[in-house]
Amino acid sequence: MSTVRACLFDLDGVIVDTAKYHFLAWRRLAQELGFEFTKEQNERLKGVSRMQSLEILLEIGGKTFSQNVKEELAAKKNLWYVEYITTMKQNEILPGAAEFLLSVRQAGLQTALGSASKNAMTILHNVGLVSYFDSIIDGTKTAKAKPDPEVFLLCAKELNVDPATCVVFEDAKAGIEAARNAGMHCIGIGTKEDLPDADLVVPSLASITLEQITQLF
Ligand code: B16
Ligand code: MG
Repeated sequence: MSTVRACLFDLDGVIVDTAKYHFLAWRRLAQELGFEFTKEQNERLKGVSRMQSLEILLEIGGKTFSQNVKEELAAKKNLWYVEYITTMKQNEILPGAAEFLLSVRQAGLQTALGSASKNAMTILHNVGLVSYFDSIIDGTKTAKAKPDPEVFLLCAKELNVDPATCVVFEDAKAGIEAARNAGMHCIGIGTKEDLPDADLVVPSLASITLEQITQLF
């Protein structure tokens, strides 16, 4: 029987709440294009890659553009987003995240970040968490978006562990699916209603213990 060797963490929604900054930037773009974009609609963009997020936004606004223009729009949104995240500080780390990362390592397990974001390094630097991870796999290192298992399989590869010994922490449905596709255990951060396919769902990393994780194996 296998045992837990590594914990893999999604970034947005698990370690920090960057969804609010993504929302501000996408809403600014929508307004510039002449339509409204709500917080509820923003839920559809969580865990989704930048270009896929743009496709969803344009579908909401009923707009179509050429590939070139779409790339310009995504780049513009990203400039605004990067501007918003430059002021992020340690106090934006979600409850229990830093403490949990430390306790995982103290127990002799490895940690990795598995995020779709191309801005993950900037965010981790700003909140002071770079050194908490043994491996960091982000949107700059992957070709396929979640629910493809690529990001989590790359984490396991870099940590030199069997995927079956990894536990993924995810807040998005596509991320839970990616963990499943990688043959990993997964813990949902959110509600059972939103994440029915997770092995276990908790509201935040403040409410999970290492014992609960070992019991999954
Ligand atoms: P960027 P995660 C995801 O982060 C966000 O949830 C999603 O809203 C965003 O579109 C995606 O990263 C790409 O981010 O535009 O910074 O490359 O949840 O996978 O950590
Ligand atoms: Mg997420």
